[in-house]
Amino acid sequence: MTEIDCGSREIFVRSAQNPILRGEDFPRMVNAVLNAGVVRFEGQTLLLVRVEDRTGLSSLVVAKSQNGVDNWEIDWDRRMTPDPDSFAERWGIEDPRITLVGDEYFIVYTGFGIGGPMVCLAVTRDFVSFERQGVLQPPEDKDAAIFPRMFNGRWALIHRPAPAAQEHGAHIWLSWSPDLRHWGDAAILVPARRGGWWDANKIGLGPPPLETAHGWLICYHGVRTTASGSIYRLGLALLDRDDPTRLLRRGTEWVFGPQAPYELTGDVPGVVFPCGWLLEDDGETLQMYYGAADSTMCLATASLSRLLDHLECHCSLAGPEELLVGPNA
Ligand code: BMA
Repeated sequence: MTEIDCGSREIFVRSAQNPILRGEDFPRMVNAVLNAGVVRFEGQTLLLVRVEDRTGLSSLVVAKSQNGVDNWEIDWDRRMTPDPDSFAERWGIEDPRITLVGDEYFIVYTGFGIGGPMVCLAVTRDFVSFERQGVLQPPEDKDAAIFPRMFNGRWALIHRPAPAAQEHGAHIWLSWSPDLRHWGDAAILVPARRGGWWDANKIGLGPPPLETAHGWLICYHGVRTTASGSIYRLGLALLDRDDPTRLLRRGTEWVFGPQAPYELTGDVPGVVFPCGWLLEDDGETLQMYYGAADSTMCLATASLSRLLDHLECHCSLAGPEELLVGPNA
Protein backbone atom coordinates (compact mmCIF):
# COMPACT_ATOMS: atom_id res chain seq x y z
CA MET A 1 0.00 0.00 0.00
CA THR A 2 1.36 3.43 -0.83
CA GLU A 3 1.57 5.81 2.06
CA ILE A 4 -0.64 8.86 2.15
CA ASP A 5 1.22 12.15 1.96
CA CYS A 6 -0.36 14.47 4.51
CA GLY A 7 2.55 16.82 3.82
CA SER A 8 3.74 19.99 5.36
CA ARG A 9 4.76 21.47 2.02
CA GLU A 10 2.57 23.56 -0.25
CA ILE A 11 0.80 21.36 -2.81
CA PHE A 12 0.70 23.91 -5.62
CA VAL A 13 4.01 25.30 -6.89
CA ARG A 14 3.89 28.60 -8.75
CA SER A 15 5.61 28.91 -12.10
CA ALA A 16 8.82 30.94 -11.88
CA GLN A 17 7.57 32.66 -15.04
CA ASN A 18 4.43 34.07 -13.43
CA PRO A 19 2.59 36.05 -14.56
CA ILE A 20 2.66 34.02 -17.75
CA LEU A 21 0.39 36.47 -19.58
CA ARG A 22 -0.16 40.19 -19.04
CA GLY A 23 -2.11 42.91 -20.77
CA GLU A 24 1.12 44.19 -22.35
CA ASP A 25 1.45 40.90 -24.26
CA PHE A 26 -1.71 41.65 -26.21
CA PRO A 27 -1.73 43.53 -29.51
CA ARG A 28 -4.36 46.02 -28.32
CA MET A 29 -4.59 48.32 -25.34
CA VAL A 30 -6.21 46.13 -22.68
CA ASN A 31 -6.73 46.65 -18.99
CA ALA A 32 -6.53 43.10 -17.67
CA VAL A 33 -6.20 39.46 -18.76
CA LEU A 34 -7.67 36.94 -16.37
CA ASN A 35 -9.69 33.81 -15.60
CA ALA A 36 -8.91 31.83 -18.78
CA GLY A 37 -10.37 28.46 -19.70
CA VAL A 38 -7.81 25.93 -20.96
CA VAL A 39 -7.66 22.90 -23.28
CA ARG A 40 -5.10 20.94 -25.26
CA PHE A 41 -5.84 21.76 -28.89
CA GLU A 42 -3.91 20.60 -31.96
CA GLY A 43 -0.91 19.67 -29.81
CA GLN A 44 -0.76 23.00 -28.04
CA THR A 45 -2.05 24.52 -24.83
CA LEU A 46 -4.90 26.84 -25.71
CA LEU A 47 -6.08 29.46 -23.28
CA LEU A 48 -9.38 31.21 -23.87
CA VAL A 49 -8.46 34.34 -21.97
CA ARG A 50 -10.90 36.83 -20.54
CA VAL A 51 -9.64 40.16 -21.80
CA GLU A 52 -11.04 43.29 -20.25
CA ASP A 53 -10.40 46.37 -22.33
CA ARG A 54 -10.65 49.99 -21.34
CA THR A 55 -14.41 50.05 -21.75
CA GLY A 56 -14.46 47.79 -18.68
CA LEU A 57 -16.19 45.02 -20.67
CA SER A 58 -14.68 41.59 -21.38
CA SER A 59 -14.25 39.34 -24.44
CA LEU A 60 -12.62 35.91 -24.75
CA VAL A 61 -9.39 35.72 -26.79
CA VAL A 62 -7.34 32.67 -27.85
CA ALA A 63 -3.68 32.41 -26.75
CA LYS A 64 -1.62 29.34 -27.69
CA SER A 65 1.70 27.96 -26.50
CA GLN A 66 3.69 24.80 -27.19
CA ASN A 67 4.74 24.24 -23.57
CA GLY A 68 1.86 26.02 -21.82
CA VAL A 69 4.25 28.34 -20.03
CA ASP A 70 5.82 30.82 -22.43
CA ASN A 71 6.02 31.95 -26.06
CA TRP A 72 2.30 32.59 -26.16
CA GLU A 73 0.86 33.42 -29.53
CA ILE A 74 -2.10 35.73 -29.14
CA ASP A 75 -4.60 34.94 -31.86
CA TRP A 76 -6.56 38.19 -31.91
CA ASP A 77 -8.68 37.03 -34.85
CA ARG A 78 -9.80 33.99 -32.90
CA ARG A 79 -11.94 35.57 -30.28
CA MET A 80 -15.44 35.50 -28.97
CA THR A 81 -16.84 38.98 -28.53
CA PRO A 82 -20.08 39.83 -26.73
CA ASP A 83 -23.11 39.64 -28.99
CA PRO A 84 -24.38 43.25 -29.11
CA ASP A 85 -27.92 42.05 -29.83
CA SER A 86 -28.06 39.68 -26.89
CA PHE A 87 -29.63 40.78 -23.62
CA ALA A 88 -27.39 38.17 -22.00
CA GLU A 89 -24.09 39.69 -23.14
CA ARG A 90 -24.79 43.40 -22.94
CA TRP A 91 -21.87 44.10 -20.60
CA GLY A 92 -19.46 41.43 -21.72
CA ILE A 93 -18.61 37.74 -21.47
CA GLU A 94 -16.43 36.35 -18.70
CA ASP A 95 -14.79 33.38 -16.99
CA PRO A 96 -15.08 30.48 -19.49
CA ARG A 97 -14.87 26.85 -18.31
CA ILE A 98 -14.24 24.47 -21.21
CA THR A 99 -15.20 20.79 -21.40
CA LEU A 100 -14.36 18.48 -24.31
CA VAL A 101 -17.42 16.45 -25.29
CA GLY A 102 -16.73 14.13 -28.24
CA ASP A 103 -15.01 16.42 -30.72
CA GLU A 104 -16.75 19.57 -29.51
CA TYR A 105 -15.66 22.02 -26.86
CA PHE A 106 -18.48 23.17 -24.58
CA ILE A 107 -17.68 26.65 -23.29
CA VAL A 108 -19.75 27.58 -20.27
CA TYR A 109 -19.23 31.27 -19.55
CA THR A 110 -20.74 34.14 -17.65
CA GLY A 111 -22.84 36.48 -19.74
CA PHE A 112 -22.96 39.83 -18.00
CA GLY A 113 -26.34 40.99 -19.20
CA ILE A 114 -29.51 42.73 -18.33
CA GLY A 115 -30.59 41.37 -14.98
CA GLY A 116 -27.04 40.51 -13.94
CA PRO A 117 -24.52 37.75 -14.56
CA MET A 118 -25.92 34.49 -15.98
CA VAL A 119 -24.69 31.09 -17.16
CA CYS A 120 -24.40 30.74 -20.96
CA LEU A 121 -23.16 28.02 -23.31
CA ALA A 122 -21.30 28.21 -26.61
CA VAL A 123 -19.94 25.26 -28.60
CA THR A 124 -16.91 25.25 -30.86
CA ARG A 125 -14.82 22.74 -32.77
CA ASP A 126 -12.07 25.08 -33.90
CA PHE A 127 -12.03 28.15 -31.63
CA VAL A 128 -12.78 30.22 -34.73
CA SER A 129 -16.56 30.06 -34.82
CA PHE A 130 -18.54 29.83 -31.62
CA GLU A 131 -22.14 28.63 -31.73
CA ARG A 132 -24.22 30.14 -28.98
CA GLN A 133 -26.61 27.73 -27.29
CA GLY A 134 -28.27 30.32 -25.07
CA VAL A 135 -28.76 30.88 -21.38
CA LEU A 136 -28.51 27.80 -19.14
CA GLN A 137 -29.26 29.55 -15.85
CA PRO A 138 -30.78 33.03 -15.44
CA PRO A 139 -29.28 35.75 -13.23
CA GLU A 140 -27.77 35.82 -10.81
CA ASP A 141 -25.72 32.72 -11.46
CA LYS A 142 -22.11 32.02 -12.45
CA ASP A 143 -19.05 29.78 -11.80
CA ALA A 144 -20.49 26.99 -13.94
CA ALA A 145 -19.19 23.99 -15.90
CA ILE A 146 -20.64 20.94 -17.63
CA PHE A 147 -19.47 17.38 -16.98
CA PRO A 148 -17.88 15.74 -20.03
CA ARG A 149 -20.37 12.88 -20.14
CA MET A 150 -24.03 12.23 -19.45
CA PHE A 151 -25.29 10.31 -16.42
CA ASN A 152 -28.30 8.10 -17.13
CA GLY A 153 -29.11 10.12 -20.23
CA ARG A 154 -28.82 13.54 -18.61
CA TRP A 155 -26.25 16.33 -18.62
CA ALA A 156 -25.03 17.66 -15.29
CA LEU A 157 -24.17 21.31 -14.70
CA ILE A 158 -22.39 22.72 -11.67
CA HIS A 159 -23.28 26.35 -11.02
CA ARG A 160 -23.53 28.97 -8.29
CA PRO A 161 -26.75 30.92 -7.99
CA ALA A 162 -26.59 33.96 -5.73
CA PRO A 163 -29.43 34.36 -3.25
CA ALA A 164 -31.27 37.67 -3.02
CA ALA A 165 -30.55 37.83 0.71
CA GLN A 166 -26.90 37.31 1.52
CA GLU A 167 -27.55 35.62 4.83
CA HIS A 168 -28.75 32.52 2.99
CA GLY A 169 -25.26 31.95 1.63
CA ALA A 170 -24.06 31.37 -1.95
CA HIS A 171 -23.62 27.62 -2.44
CA ILE A 172 -22.52 25.37 -5.28
CA TRP A 173 -25.49 23.66 -6.98
CA LEU A 174 -25.93 20.83 -9.45
CA SER A 175 -28.70 20.84 -12.09
CA TRP A 176 -29.74 18.32 -14.74
CA SER A 177 -30.89 18.46 -18.34
CA PRO A 178 -31.87 15.91 -21.00
CA ASP A 179 -31.09 18.32 -23.86
CA LEU A 180 -28.84 21.17 -22.59
CA ARG A 181 -31.84 23.52 -22.81
CA HIS A 182 -34.22 22.53 -20.05
CA TRP A 183 -32.65 22.38 -16.61
CA GLY A 184 -34.11 21.07 -13.38
CA ASP A 185 -33.74 18.83 -10.33
CA ALA A 186 -31.48 21.51 -8.87
CA ALA A 187 -29.93 20.77 -5.50
CA ILE A 188 -27.11 22.09 -3.36
CA LEU A 189 -23.96 20.09 -4.05
CA VAL A 190 -21.37 21.83 -1.87
CA PRO A 191 -22.75 24.20 0.75
CA ALA A 192 -20.83 27.28 1.83
CA ARG A 193 -19.77 26.82 5.41
CA ARG A 194 -20.68 29.38 8.03
CA GLY A 195 -18.98 31.17 10.87
CA GLY A 196 -15.23 31.63 10.77
CA TRP A 197 -14.34 29.15 8.03
CA TRP A 198 -12.22 30.26 5.07
CA ASP A 199 -15.10 29.19 2.80
CA ALA A 200 -17.99 30.57 4.81
CA ASN A 201 -20.98 32.23 3.13
CA LYS A 202 -19.80 32.36 -0.50
CA ILE A 203 -18.13 29.70 -2.63
CA GLY A 204 -18.01 28.86 -6.36
CA LEU A 205 -16.60 26.28 -8.76
CA GLY A 206 -13.11 26.82 -10.19
CA PRO A 207 -12.05 24.62 -13.16
CA PRO A 208 -14.40 21.97 -14.61
CA PRO A 209 -14.58 18.74 -12.57
CA LEU A 210 -11.70 16.35 -13.24
CA GLU A 211 -12.41 12.61 -13.44
CA THR A 212 -10.03 10.49 -11.34
CA ALA A 213 -10.09 6.83 -10.29
CA HIS A 214 -11.48 7.99 -6.93
CA GLY A 215 -14.20 10.29 -8.22
CA TRP A 216 -14.63 13.76 -9.70
CA LEU A 217 -12.12 16.17 -8.25
CA ILE A 218 -13.56 19.61 -7.62
CA CYS A 219 -11.57 22.76 -6.94
CA TYR A 220 -13.62 25.65 -5.63
CA HIS A 221 -13.01 29.15 -4.36
CA GLY A 222 -14.05 30.39 -0.97
CA VAL A 223 -14.47 34.10 -0.38
CA ARG A 224 -13.47 35.56 2.95
CA THR A 225 -14.71 39.09 3.57
CA THR A 226 -12.31 41.19 5.61
CA ALA A 227 -12.07 44.84 6.64
CA SER A 228 -9.74 45.44 3.69
CA GLY A 229 -11.65 43.50 1.03
CA SER A 230 -12.25 39.90 -0.05
CA ILE A 231 -9.72 37.05 -0.08
CA TYR A 232 -10.31 34.36 -2.74
CA ARG A 233 -8.74 31.03 -1.77
CA LEU A 234 -9.07 27.50 -3.18
CA GLY A 235 -10.18 24.23 -1.63
CA LEU A 236 -11.01 20.70 -2.80
CA ALA A 237 -13.90 18.27 -2.84
CA LEU A 238 -14.55 14.85 -4.36
CA LEU A 239 -17.79 13.62 -5.96
CA ASP A 240 -18.89 10.07 -6.70
CA ARG A 241 -17.87 8.99 -10.19
CA ASP A 242 -21.24 7.56 -11.20
CA ASP A 243 -23.48 9.80 -9.13
CA PRO A 244 -21.97 13.30 -8.94
CA THR A 245 -24.70 14.44 -6.55
CA ARG A 246 -22.86 12.42 -3.87
CA LEU A 247 -20.23 14.51 -2.10
CA LEU A 248 -17.66 11.96 -0.93
CA ARG A 249 -15.10 14.26 0.61
CA ARG A 250 -14.55 17.90 1.26
CA GLY A 251 -11.30 19.45 2.40
CA THR A 252 -11.24 21.42 5.60
CA GLU A 253 -8.25 23.60 4.68
CA TRP A 254 -7.63 25.75 1.66
CA VAL A 255 -4.86 24.47 -0.61
CA PHE A 256 -3.94 27.67 -2.46
CA GLY A 257 -4.34 31.32 -1.63
CA PRO A 258 -3.00 34.71 -2.67
CA GLN A 259 0.59 35.20 -1.49
CA ALA A 260 2.79 36.27 -4.39
CA PRO A 261 3.11 39.99 -5.15
CA TYR A 262 1.20 39.60 -8.43
CA GLU A 263 -1.72 38.06 -6.50
CA LEU A 264 -1.72 40.85 -3.93
CA THR A 265 -1.53 43.80 -6.30
CA GLY A 266 -3.85 44.56 -9.17
CA ASP A 267 -7.42 45.53 -9.92
CA VAL A 268 -8.73 43.23 -7.17
CA PRO A 269 -5.94 42.39 -4.70
CA GLY A 270 -6.05 39.05 -2.92
CA VAL A 271 -7.63 36.95 -5.67
CA VAL A 272 -6.55 33.64 -7.21
CA PHE A 273 -9.24 32.49 -9.64
CA PRO A 274 -8.73 29.37 -11.80
CA CYS A 275 -11.18 28.50 -14.59
CA GLY A 276 -9.12 25.67 -16.08
CA TRP A 277 -6.58 22.96 -15.38
CA LEU A 278 -4.83 20.33 -17.51
CA LEU A 279 -3.73 16.88 -16.47
CA GLU A 280 -0.55 15.90 -18.32
CA ASP A 281 -0.15 12.56 -20.07
CA ASP A 282 1.61 11.12 -17.00
CA GLY A 283 -1.80 11.25 -15.28
CA GLU A 284 -0.13 12.95 -12.33
CA THR A 285 1.00 16.48 -13.17
CA LEU A 286 -1.81 18.99 -12.97
CA GLN A 287 -1.33 22.46 -14.44
CA MET A 288 -3.73 25.00 -13.00
CA TYR A 289 -4.20 28.30 -14.85
CA TYR A 290 -5.56 31.13 -12.77
CA GLY A 291 -6.27 34.82 -12.83
CA ALA A 292 -4.22 36.73 -10.28
CA ALA A 293 -5.68 39.85 -8.67
CA ASP A 294 -8.10 40.10 -11.63
CA SER A 295 -5.15 41.44 -13.65
CA THR A 296 -2.86 38.75 -15.10
CA MET A 297 -2.78 35.04 -15.94
CA CYS A 298 -0.63 32.72 -13.85
CA LEU A 299 0.23 29.03 -13.58
CA ALA A 300 0.72 26.68 -10.65
CA THR A 301 1.51 22.95 -10.75
CA ALA A 302 0.43 20.19 -8.37
CA SER A 303 0.62 16.44 -8.22
CA LEU A 304 -2.80 14.82 -8.54
CA SER A 305 -2.02 12.14 -5.95
CA ARG A 306 -1.03 14.79 -3.42
CA LEU A 307 -4.32 16.58 -3.98
CA LEU A 308 -6.22 13.34 -3.41
CA ASP A 309 -4.05 12.55 -0.36
CA HIS A 310 -4.85 15.97 1.00
CA LEU A 311 -8.54 15.12 0.82
CA GLU A 312 -7.89 11.91 2.79
CA CYS A 313 -6.02 13.78 5.50
CA HIS A 314 -8.03 16.97 5.81
CA CYS A 315 -11.53 15.83 5.13
CA SER A 316 -14.94 16.54 6.54
CA LEU A 317 -18.23 15.47 5.14
CA ALA A 318 -20.61 18.34 4.77
CA GLY A 319 -23.00 17.61 7.60
CA PRO A 320 -26.44 19.18 7.78
CA GLU A 321 -25.19 21.86 10.16
CA GLU A 322 -22.99 23.21 7.42
CA LEU A 323 -25.94 23.68 5.11
CA LEU A 324 -27.29 26.38 7.38
CA VAL A 325 -25.50 29.63 6.91
CA GLY A 326 -28.02 32.12 8.29
CA PRO A 327 -27.45 33.96 11.55
CA ASN A 328 -30.18 31.92 13.23
CA ALA A 329 -28.91 28.56 12.03
C1 BMA B 1 -16.01 36.83 -9.04
C2 BMA B 1 -15.99 36.80 -10.55
C3 BMA B 1 -14.58 36.74 -11.11
C4 BMA B 1 -13.61 37.61 -10.36
C5 BMA B 1 -13.77 37.46 -8.85
C6 BMA B 1 -12.84 38.34 -8.04
O1 BMA B 1 -17.29 37.15 -8.57
O2 BMA B 1 -16.66 37.91 -11.02
O3 BMA B 1 -14.62 37.12 -12.46
O4 BMA B 1 -12.31 37.21 -10.73
O5 BMA B 1 -15.10 37.75 -8.52
O6 BMA B 1 -13.05 39.71 -8.31
